[in-house]
Amino acid sequence: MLQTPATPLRFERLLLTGAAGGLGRELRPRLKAYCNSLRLSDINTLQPEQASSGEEIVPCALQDAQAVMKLLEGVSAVVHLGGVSTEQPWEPILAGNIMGVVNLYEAARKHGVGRIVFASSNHVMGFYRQDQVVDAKSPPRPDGFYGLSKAFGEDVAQLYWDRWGIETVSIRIGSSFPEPRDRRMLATWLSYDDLERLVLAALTAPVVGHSIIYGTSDNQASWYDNTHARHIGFRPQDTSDIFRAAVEARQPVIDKHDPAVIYQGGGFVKAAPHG
Ligand code: NAI
Ligand code: 15L
Repeated sequence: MLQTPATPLRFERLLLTGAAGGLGRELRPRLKAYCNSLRLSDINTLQPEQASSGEEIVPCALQDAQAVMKLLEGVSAVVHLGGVSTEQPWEPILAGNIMGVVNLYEAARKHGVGRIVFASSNHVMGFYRQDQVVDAKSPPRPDGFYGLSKAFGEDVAQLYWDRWGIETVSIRIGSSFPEPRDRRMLATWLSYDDLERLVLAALTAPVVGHSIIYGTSDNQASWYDNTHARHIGFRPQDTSDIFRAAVEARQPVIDKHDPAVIYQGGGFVKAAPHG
Protein backbone atom coordinates (compact mmCIF):
# COMPACT_ATOMS: atom_id res chain seq x y z
CA MET A 1 0.00 0.00 0.00
CA LEU A 2 1.32 3.45 -0.89
CA GLN A 3 1.97 6.20 1.60
CA THR A 4 -1.14 8.38 1.23
CA PRO A 5 -0.15 11.90 0.14
CA ALA A 6 -0.58 14.64 2.77
CA THR A 7 -3.52 16.24 0.95
CA PRO A 8 -5.02 13.40 -1.11
CA LEU A 9 -7.69 14.21 -3.64
CA ARG A 10 -10.80 12.75 -2.01
CA PHE A 11 -13.88 11.52 -3.84
CA GLU A 12 -17.20 11.58 -2.05
CA ARG A 13 -18.17 8.05 -3.13
CA LEU A 14 -16.13 5.62 -5.25
CA LEU A 15 -17.66 2.42 -6.62
CA LEU A 16 -15.42 -0.63 -6.93
CA THR A 17 -16.95 -3.50 -8.95
CA GLY A 18 -15.39 -6.97 -8.88
CA ALA A 19 -14.50 -6.20 -5.27
CA ALA A 20 -14.38 -9.89 -4.25
CA GLY A 21 -11.80 -10.76 -6.92
CA GLY A 22 -8.01 -10.84 -6.72
CA LEU A 23 -7.44 -7.22 -7.69
CA GLY A 24 -10.61 -6.04 -5.95
CA ARG A 25 -9.41 -7.42 -2.62
CA GLU A 26 -6.06 -5.72 -3.19
CA LEU A 27 -7.56 -2.33 -4.12
CA ARG A 28 -10.25 -2.29 -1.43
CA PRO A 29 -8.09 -0.96 1.43
CA ARG A 30 -6.03 1.21 -0.91
CA LEU A 31 -8.99 3.05 -2.47
CA LYS A 32 -10.45 3.83 0.95
CA ALA A 33 -7.66 6.35 1.42
CA TYR A 34 -8.98 8.40 -1.51
CA CYS A 35 -12.71 8.62 -0.75
CA ASN A 36 -15.16 9.33 2.03
CA SER A 37 -17.25 6.32 1.10
CA LEU A 38 -16.26 3.20 -0.85
CA ARG A 39 -19.12 1.20 -2.38
CA LEU A 40 -18.03 -2.39 -2.99
CA SER A 41 -19.89 -4.68 -5.35
CA ASP A 42 -19.60 -8.21 -6.70
CA ILE A 43 -21.84 -11.09 -7.74
CA ASN A 44 -20.05 -13.34 -5.22
CA THR A 45 -19.09 -13.65 -1.60
CA LEU A 46 -19.51 -10.11 -0.30
CA GLN A 47 -22.10 -9.75 2.46
CA PRO A 48 -23.48 -6.28 3.33
CA GLU A 49 -22.79 -6.89 7.05
CA GLN A 50 -19.06 -7.29 6.31
CA ALA A 51 -18.71 -3.60 5.44
CA SER A 52 -16.32 -1.77 7.71
CA SER A 53 -16.37 1.92 8.51
CA GLY A 54 -16.40 4.06 5.35
CA GLU A 55 -17.62 1.13 3.22
CA GLU A 56 -20.94 0.02 1.76
CA ILE A 57 -21.42 -3.44 0.25
CA VAL A 58 -23.97 -3.82 -2.54
CA PRO A 59 -24.05 -7.29 -4.15
CA CYS A 60 -25.04 -7.07 -7.81
CA ALA A 61 -24.97 -9.13 -11.01
CA LEU A 62 -23.72 -6.84 -13.77
CA GLN A 63 -26.17 -8.32 -16.29
CA ASP A 64 -29.10 -7.11 -14.13
CA ALA A 65 -29.77 -3.67 -15.60
CA GLN A 66 -32.11 -2.55 -12.80
CA ALA A 67 -29.69 -3.56 -10.07
CA VAL A 68 -26.79 -1.81 -11.83
CA MET A 69 -28.94 1.31 -12.19
CA LYS A 70 -29.38 1.39 -8.40
CA LEU A 71 -25.73 0.54 -7.82
CA LEU A 72 -24.55 3.74 -9.54
CA GLU A 73 -26.82 6.07 -7.52
CA GLY A 74 -24.80 8.80 -5.76
CA VAL A 75 -21.45 7.62 -7.14
CA SER A 76 -18.66 10.12 -8.00
CA ALA A 77 -16.45 7.75 -10.05
CA VAL A 78 -16.14 4.02 -10.79
CA VAL A 79 -13.27 1.55 -10.80
CA HIS A 80 -14.76 -1.25 -12.89
CA LEU A 81 -13.04 -4.57 -12.30
CA GLY A 82 -16.13 -6.79 -12.33
CA GLY A 83 -16.72 -9.47 -14.95
CA VAL A 84 -15.21 -12.62 -16.36
CA SER A 85 -11.41 -12.39 -16.19
CA THR A 86 -10.26 -15.43 -18.18
CA GLU A 87 -11.19 -17.26 -21.36
CA GLN A 88 -14.63 -18.82 -20.78
CA PRO A 89 -17.64 -19.98 -22.80
CA TRP A 90 -19.59 -17.18 -24.48
CA GLU A 91 -22.62 -17.13 -22.12
CA PRO A 92 -20.87 -15.89 -18.93
CA ILE A 93 -18.82 -13.45 -21.00
CA LEU A 94 -21.98 -12.14 -22.65
CA ALA A 95 -23.59 -11.64 -19.22
CA GLY A 96 -20.69 -10.11 -17.27
CA ASN A 97 -18.60 -8.35 -19.89
CA ILE A 98 -20.99 -7.41 -22.71
CA MET A 99 -24.36 -6.81 -21.01
CA GLY A 100 -22.54 -5.79 -17.83
CA VAL A 101 -20.50 -3.01 -19.40
CA VAL A 102 -23.49 -1.57 -21.29
CA ASN A 103 -25.56 -1.61 -18.09
CA LEU A 104 -22.76 0.16 -16.23
CA TYR A 105 -22.38 2.96 -18.78
CA GLU A 106 -26.16 3.43 -19.13
CA ALA A 107 -26.41 3.79 -15.35
CA ALA A 108 -23.42 6.16 -15.32
CA ARG A 109 -25.12 8.29 -17.97
CA LYS A 110 -28.44 8.43 -16.09
CA HIS A 111 -26.72 9.31 -12.79
CA GLY A 112 -24.23 11.81 -14.24
CA VAL A 113 -21.11 9.86 -13.24
CA GLY A 114 -18.18 11.66 -14.86
CA ARG A 115 -15.36 9.13 -14.91
CA ILE A 116 -14.82 5.38 -15.11
CA VAL A 117 -11.60 3.43 -14.84
CA PHE A 118 -12.16 0.29 -16.90
CA ALA A 119 -10.09 -2.84 -16.30
CA SER A 120 -9.43 -3.86 -19.87
CA SER A 121 -6.79 -6.45 -20.69
CA ASN A 122 -3.66 -7.15 -22.69
CA HIS A 123 -5.78 -9.87 -24.35
CA VAL A 124 -7.38 -7.18 -26.55
CA MET A 125 -3.97 -7.37 -28.31
CA GLY A 126 -3.12 -11.02 -27.67
CA PHE A 127 -2.51 -12.00 -31.29
CA TYR A 128 0.35 -9.57 -31.76
CA ARG A 129 3.68 -11.35 -31.61
CA GLN A 130 6.04 -10.86 -28.69
CA ASP A 131 8.56 -9.26 -31.08
CA GLN A 132 6.11 -6.48 -32.03
CA VAL A 133 5.55 -3.24 -30.14
CA VAL A 134 1.95 -2.08 -29.77
CA ASP A 135 0.58 1.28 -28.68
CA ALA A 136 -2.86 2.71 -27.98
CA LYS A 137 -3.53 3.26 -31.68
CA SER A 138 -2.62 -0.25 -32.88
CA PRO A 139 -5.71 -2.08 -34.17
CA PRO A 140 -7.06 -4.65 -31.67
CA ARG A 141 -6.24 -8.33 -32.28
CA PRO A 142 -8.11 -10.14 -29.48
CA ASP A 143 -7.01 -13.67 -28.64
CA GLY A 144 -10.44 -15.12 -27.70
CA PHE A 145 -13.96 -14.30 -26.55
CA TYR A 146 -12.54 -12.74 -23.37
CA GLY A 147 -10.22 -10.36 -25.24
CA LEU A 148 -13.02 -9.61 -27.69
CA SER A 149 -15.33 -8.65 -24.80
CA LYS A 150 -12.69 -6.26 -23.44
CA ALA A 151 -12.30 -4.69 -26.90
CA PHE A 152 -16.10 -4.22 -26.86
CA GLY A 153 -15.88 -2.60 -23.43
CA GLU A 154 -13.31 -0.12 -24.76
CA ASP A 155 -15.61 0.69 -27.70
CA VAL A 156 -18.50 1.29 -25.31
CA ALA A 157 -16.24 3.66 -23.35
CA GLN A 158 -15.40 5.52 -26.57
CA LEU A 159 -19.10 5.83 -27.49
CA TYR A 160 -20.08 7.18 -24.08
CA TRP A 161 -17.27 9.74 -24.29
CA ASP A 162 -18.14 10.82 -27.85
CA ARG A 163 -21.91 11.06 -27.26
CA TRP A 164 -22.30 11.82 -23.57
CA GLY A 165 -18.97 13.12 -22.31
CA ILE A 166 -18.31 10.36 -19.78
CA GLU A 167 -14.55 10.04 -19.38
CA THR A 168 -12.82 6.65 -19.20
CA VAL A 169 -9.32 5.37 -18.83
CA SER A 170 -9.21 1.85 -20.25
CA ILE A 171 -6.27 0.09 -18.63
CA ARG A 172 -5.02 -2.85 -20.65
CA ILE A 173 -3.70 -4.64 -17.59
CA GLY A 174 -0.82 -7.00 -18.24
CA SER A 175 -0.42 -9.53 -15.40
CA SER A 176 -1.09 -8.17 -11.93
CA PHE A 177 -0.02 -10.74 -9.36
CA PRO A 178 2.37 -10.70 -6.39
CA GLU A 179 5.23 -11.84 -8.69
CA PRO A 180 5.69 -12.72 -12.37
CA ARG A 181 4.87 -16.41 -12.76
CA ASP A 182 6.73 -17.16 -16.00
CA ARG A 183 9.01 -15.74 -18.70
CA ARG A 184 6.13 -13.96 -20.47
CA MET A 185 5.14 -12.15 -17.29
CA LEU A 186 8.60 -10.57 -17.10
CA ALA A 187 7.17 -8.30 -19.85
CA THR A 188 3.54 -8.08 -18.68
CA TRP A 189 3.89 -7.87 -14.88
CA LEU A 190 2.20 -5.04 -12.95
CA SER A 191 2.93 -4.85 -9.22
CA TYR A 192 0.05 -4.10 -6.86
CA ASP A 193 1.66 -0.80 -5.83
CA ASP A 194 1.96 0.23 -9.49
CA LEU A 195 -1.65 -0.85 -10.02
CA GLU A 196 -2.67 1.52 -7.23
CA ARG A 197 -0.55 4.31 -8.76
CA LEU A 198 -2.12 3.72 -12.15
CA VAL A 199 -5.72 3.61 -10.90
CA LEU A 200 -5.14 6.77 -8.89
CA ALA A 201 -3.61 8.54 -11.91
CA ALA A 202 -6.54 7.38 -14.07
CA LEU A 203 -9.05 8.72 -11.52
CA THR A 204 -7.37 12.10 -11.08
CA ALA A 205 -5.70 13.13 -14.38
CA PRO A 206 -7.41 16.41 -15.33
CA VAL A 207 -8.43 15.55 -18.91
CA VAL A 208 -8.65 11.99 -20.26
CA GLY A 209 -11.59 11.77 -22.70
CA HIS A 210 -11.33 8.09 -23.53
CA SER A 211 -7.70 7.09 -23.09
CA ILE A 212 -6.08 3.68 -23.40
CA ILE A 213 -3.01 2.79 -21.38
CA TYR A 214 -1.05 -0.44 -20.96
CA GLY A 215 -0.80 -1.42 -17.32
CA THR A 216 2.65 -2.80 -16.54
CA SER A 217 5.47 -1.99 -14.18
CA ASP A 218 8.77 -0.58 -15.44
CA ASN A 219 9.92 -3.89 -16.90
CA GLN A 220 13.10 -3.96 -18.95
CA ALA A 221 11.53 -6.31 -21.49
CA SER A 222 8.27 -4.89 -22.82
CA TRP A 223 6.17 -4.88 -25.96
CA TYR A 224 4.00 -1.90 -24.93
CA ASP A 225 4.49 1.75 -25.88
CA ASN A 226 2.54 4.19 -23.66
CA THR A 227 3.54 7.35 -25.57
CA HIS A 228 -0.12 8.21 -26.26
CA ALA A 229 -0.99 7.98 -22.56
CA ARG A 230 1.61 10.35 -21.12
CA HIS A 231 -1.11 12.81 -20.08
CA ILE A 232 -2.34 10.30 -17.51
CA GLY A 233 0.86 10.86 -15.55
CA PHE A 234 1.51 7.24 -14.58
CA ARG A 235 5.12 6.52 -13.60
CA PRO A 236 5.60 2.87 -12.62
CA GLN A 237 8.10 2.48 -9.81
CA ASP A 238 8.47 -1.29 -9.62
CA THR A 239 10.06 -3.71 -12.08
CA SER A 240 9.92 -7.43 -12.87
CA ASP A 241 13.71 -7.36 -13.36
CA ILE A 242 14.33 -8.30 -9.73
CA PHE A 243 12.54 -11.62 -10.38
CA ARG A 244 14.27 -12.40 -13.69
CA ALA A 245 16.96 -14.78 -12.44
CA ALA A 246 14.49 -16.82 -10.40
CA VAL A 247 11.94 -16.99 -13.23
CA GLU A 248 14.58 -18.04 -15.78
CA ALA A 249 15.93 -20.69 -13.43
CA ARG A 250 12.40 -22.10 -13.02
CA GLN A 251 11.74 -22.01 -16.78
CA PRO A 252 15.16 -22.43 -18.44
CA VAL A 253 13.86 -23.71 -21.80
CA ILE A 254 11.10 -22.24 -23.95
CA ASP A 255 9.61 -23.84 -27.07
CA LYS A 256 9.83 -21.18 -29.77
CA HIS A 257 7.21 -22.99 -31.88
CA ASP A 258 4.62 -22.82 -29.11
CA PRO A 259 1.94 -20.18 -29.89
CA ALA A 260 1.94 -19.34 -26.16
CA VAL A 261 5.58 -18.26 -26.58
CA ILE A 262 5.14 -16.56 -29.95
CA TYR A 263 2.15 -14.34 -29.12
CA GLN A 264 1.69 -11.62 -26.52
CA GLY A 265 -1.45 -13.30 -25.15
CA GLY A 266 0.57 -16.33 -24.01
CA GLY A 267 -1.54 -19.36 -23.10
CA PHE A 268 -4.77 -17.46 -23.81
CA VAL A 269 -4.14 -17.77 -27.58
CA LYS A 270 -4.75 -21.51 -27.34
CA ALA A 271 -7.35 -21.63 -24.56
CA ALA A 272 -10.52 -23.34 -25.80
CA PRO A 273 -13.48 -20.97 -25.35
CA HIS A 274 -16.00 -23.71 -26.11
CA GLY A 275 -14.83 -25.94 -23.24
P1 NAI B 1 -11.16 -11.92 -10.71
O1 NAI B 1 -11.79 -12.95 -11.59
O2 NAI B 1 -10.42 -12.38 -9.50
O3 NAI B 1 -12.26 -10.86 -10.26
C1 NAI B 1 -13.35 -10.50 -11.06
C2 NAI B 1 -14.57 -10.37 -10.15
O4 NAI B 1 -15.69 -10.06 -10.98
C3 NAI B 1 -14.90 -11.66 -9.39
O5 NAI B 1 -14.92 -11.43 -8.00
C4 NAI B 1 -16.24 -12.08 -9.92
O6 NAI B 1 -17.10 -12.65 -8.94
C5 NAI B 1 -16.81 -10.77 -10.47
N1 NAI B 1 -17.79 -11.04 -11.53
C6 NAI B 1 -17.69 -11.95 -12.54
N2 NAI B 1 -18.81 -11.97 -13.26
C7 NAI B 1 -19.64 -11.04 -12.72
C8 NAI B 1 -20.94 -10.61 -13.03
N3 NAI B 1 -21.62 -11.14 -14.07
N4 NAI B 1 -21.51 -9.66 -12.25
C9 NAI B 1 -20.81 -9.12 -11.20
N5 NAI B 1 -19.57 -9.49 -10.86
C10 NAI B 1 -18.98 -10.45 -11.61
O7 NAI B 1 -10.20 -11.05 -11.65
P2 NAI B 1 -9.02 -10.07 -11.22
O8 NAI B 1 -7.74 -10.74 -11.47
O9 NAI B 1 -9.30 -9.49 -9.90
O10 NAI B 1 -9.17 -8.94 -12.34
C11 NAI B 1 -10.00 -7.82 -12.14
C12 NAI B 1 -10.29 -7.18 -13.50
O11 NAI B 1 -9.07 -6.86 -14.13
C13 NAI B 1 -11.04 -8.09 -14.45
O12 NAI B 1 -11.97 -7.34 -15.18
C14 NAI B 1 -9.97 -8.65 -15.36
O13 NAI B 1 -10.49 -8.94 -16.64
C15 NAI B 1 -9.01 -7.46 -15.40
N6 NAI B 1 -7.63 -7.91 -15.65
C16 NAI B 1 -6.91 -8.51 -14.66
C17 NAI B 1 -5.61 -8.91 -14.89
C18 NAI B 1 -4.75 -9.52 -13.83
O14 NAI B 1 -3.58 -9.74 -14.09
N7 NAI B 1 -5.24 -9.78 -12.63
C19 NAI B 1 -4.99 -8.73 -16.23
C20 NAI B 1 -5.86 -8.10 -17.20
C21 NAI B 1 -7.12 -7.70 -16.90
C1 15L C 1 -5.82 -11.32 -17.88
O1 15L C 1 -6.54 -10.61 -18.57
C2 15L C 1 -6.37 -12.13 -16.78
O2 15L C 1 -7.46 -11.52 -16.14
C3 15L C 1 -5.33 -12.52 -15.73
O3 15L C 1 -5.86 -13.56 -14.95
C4 15L C 1 -3.99 -12.91 -16.35
O4 15L C 1 -4.10 -14.16 -16.91
C5 15L C 1 -3.52 -11.87 -17.33
O5 15L C 1 -4.52 -11.44 -18.23
C6 15L C 1 -2.31 -12.29 -18.17
O6 15L C 1 -2.35 -12.16 -19.37
O7 15L C 1 -1.31 -12.73 -17.57
